Amino acid sequence: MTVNVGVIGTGNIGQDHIRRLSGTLSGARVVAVTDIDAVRAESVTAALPGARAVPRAQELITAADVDAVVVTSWGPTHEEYVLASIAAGKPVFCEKPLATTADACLRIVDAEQAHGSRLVQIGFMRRYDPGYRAMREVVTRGGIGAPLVVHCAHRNPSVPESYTSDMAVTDTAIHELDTLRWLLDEDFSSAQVLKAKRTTRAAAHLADPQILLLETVSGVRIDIEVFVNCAYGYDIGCEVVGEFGVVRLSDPVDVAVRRAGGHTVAITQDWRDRFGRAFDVEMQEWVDSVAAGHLTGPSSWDGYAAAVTADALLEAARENRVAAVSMKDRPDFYA
Ligand code: NAD
Ligand code: ISE
Repeated sequence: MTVNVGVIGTGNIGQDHIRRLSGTLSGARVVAVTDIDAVRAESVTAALPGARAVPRAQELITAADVDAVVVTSWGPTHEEYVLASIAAGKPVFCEKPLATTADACLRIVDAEQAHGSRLVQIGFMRRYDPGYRAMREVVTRGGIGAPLVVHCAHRNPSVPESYTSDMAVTDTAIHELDTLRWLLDEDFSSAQVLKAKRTTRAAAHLADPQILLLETVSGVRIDIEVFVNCAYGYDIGCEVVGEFGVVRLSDPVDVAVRRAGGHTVAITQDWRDRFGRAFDVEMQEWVDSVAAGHLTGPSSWDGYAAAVTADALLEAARENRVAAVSMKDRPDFYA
C-alpha cells in the first residue's frame, strides 16, 4: 500500500519532510500541500509531480485522496489541524509542539480517545536517534545501575530576533522534556529555571543561556543548559550518571582529521544535520505504521506530558520559584 500524504506548512521542516516522503523513504507519496503563503506552497509542488497545492488546510484534511496528514505549520496552528484530522478519522503526524498549552493537548487527547484508536503521532525525533536509542538500551538493561543525575546541553548557534526567553522551553528544550521522560521511563515532579550570565550575542529581550532544573518522581535530578546563541554549532549533550557508571551521548561523526599537529572533529551546524538519520527513521516508521493501521510512535499523551512540564517551567521562571509538575493520570488508552 502507498500512503497518500497531505502536508500543511511548507516552510523549513515541511519541505524537509516532503523531500524525505517523496524520495528517501518508501511506501508514501505527497499528493497535496497547503500553506498560508500560497506562493510558497505552489513553488513546492513544482518539484513534486502528481502533487497539488490546496488553498485551505481544512480542504486538504478532508480531501478523498489524502490518507494521512503531516502538520508542519507554526505551533499555535497545530491544535486546530490535529483536531480536524481526528474529526476526519485520518492519521496525523504533528511536528512539536503538539499544541502550545497542556489544556490544548488534553483536548486532543480527549478527541483521540473519543475516536477510539490512536491517530496522532508527534515529531519527537530524538527517540529515533541511534545515540539516544543506545543510551536508553544501557539504562533500561541496568548497565549503569539506577540513574541518579542527568546533565544535558541544547545549544543552537543563533536564533532570530523573534525568539523569546519562553521559547527556550517551549520550542527548544521541549525535545529534552520528551526524551528524558522516555529515557528514564518516568514523569517529572518539579521544575525550576535559573538565568545565567547573559551572552552579549543575545538580543536585549532574551535570557540566554538558561539552566532548567527538573526532578523526576523517583528523585533523579536533571539540569538542562539551553544556550541558543552559542555561535560555534548545533551541539546536543546528554549524560546520565548512575549508581555504578555513566552513559554519555557521543557526537554523531564518523571521521576525525589529524593534520598539521591537530585532531579535528566536525560539529554539526543545525538540527537537519544532527538529526537527519533520526528524522528518516521516524518518518519511515510512521508511514509503515499508518499502512499497518497501528500507530506506535510518540503519542498525544507524550505531547501532553511535555506541555505540562513546559507550563511548569514557564510558571517557575515567571514566579522565580520551584513549580510542581502536576500530570493527570495516564488513561489505559495510552498504556
Ligand atoms: P517555518 O516558519 O519555516 O515554516 C512554517 C510554515 O507554516 C510557513 O511556511 C508558514 O507560512 C506556514 N503556516 C503558518 N501558519 C499556517 C497556517 N495557519 N496554515 C498553513 N500554513 C501555515 O517553520 P519551521 O521551522 O518549519 O517549523 C514548523 C514547525 O516544525 C514548528 O512547530 C517547529 O517547532 C517544528 N520544528 C521541529 C523541528 C525538530 O527538530 N523536530 C525542527 C524545526 C521545526
Ligand atoms: C527547532 O524548532 C527545533 O526543533 C530544533 O530541534 C531545536 O534545536 C531548535 O532550538 C528549535 O528552534
